[in-house]
Amino acid sequence: MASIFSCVVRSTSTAGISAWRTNLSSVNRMIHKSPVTKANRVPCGCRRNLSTESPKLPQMPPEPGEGKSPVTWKSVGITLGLGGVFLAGMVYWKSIKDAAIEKEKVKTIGKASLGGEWELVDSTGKVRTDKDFHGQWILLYFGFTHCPDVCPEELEKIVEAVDLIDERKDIPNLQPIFITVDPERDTPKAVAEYIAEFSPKLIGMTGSVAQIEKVTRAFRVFFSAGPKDDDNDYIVDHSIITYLVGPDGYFVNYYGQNKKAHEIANDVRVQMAKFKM
Ligand SMILES: [Cu+2]
Repeated sequence: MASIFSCVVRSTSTAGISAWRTNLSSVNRMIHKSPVTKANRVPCGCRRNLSTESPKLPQMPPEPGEGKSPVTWKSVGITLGLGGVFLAGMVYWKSIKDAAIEKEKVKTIGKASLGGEWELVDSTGKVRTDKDFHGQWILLYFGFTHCPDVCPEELEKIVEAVDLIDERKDIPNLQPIFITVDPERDTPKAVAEYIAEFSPKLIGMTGSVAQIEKVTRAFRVFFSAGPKDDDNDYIVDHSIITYLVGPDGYFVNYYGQNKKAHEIANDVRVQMAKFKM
């Protein structure tokens, strides 16, 4: 039993020593191999009381991420993200701008079909054509001299808008033109007397029935003479539209009866600014 016990004890103590050595060796290996890091570093707490110099700390190996460039994946990601948003904004803005240009092109093509060539007689009896006015901005109105109220009101408004434009020296002048839709009664003399009531700037036009029909067709103006009364007087139904004609002789914009003089003038200024021959 003793030998058995002694064997067990010896055996146990040999194994224990062996295990202890192994453990010690492992601990030693761990101590020697472990790098000195901030985590396992023990500050000494020493101070140089007699010196004003800052204590020089021992150079430590850089930690992961320490001493690296300030450009990180995160900052690259944010920059790319912001750049992407900016680019998307630019693309969106350009698409809106392109759509507006395309819309404007379509409108311009549609507008170009109004206006064109015409030949009439002015209030002095002189033959005038559309070409005489090329290079000028025109505010054009169709009416008749016997019109009781609408035509006088519209012509007053047109003259007011023209004066507002003409007082500006940085933009071209505007030429107001009145064309009658009642050539039967509106002779050059009748037109001359009529336009004199509004402004010396106003040019009045009449012509043969065929000439008036041609110019009203060009601007798609509707007119229709009503029945004559006992005094041979009659009313002519007609479109109440003022046309802005560009220096190329073609329609640029129109203004209905509801537009005020300053609104017309403001729009004319805008149209002049964006006009391209
Ligand atoms: Cu009228």
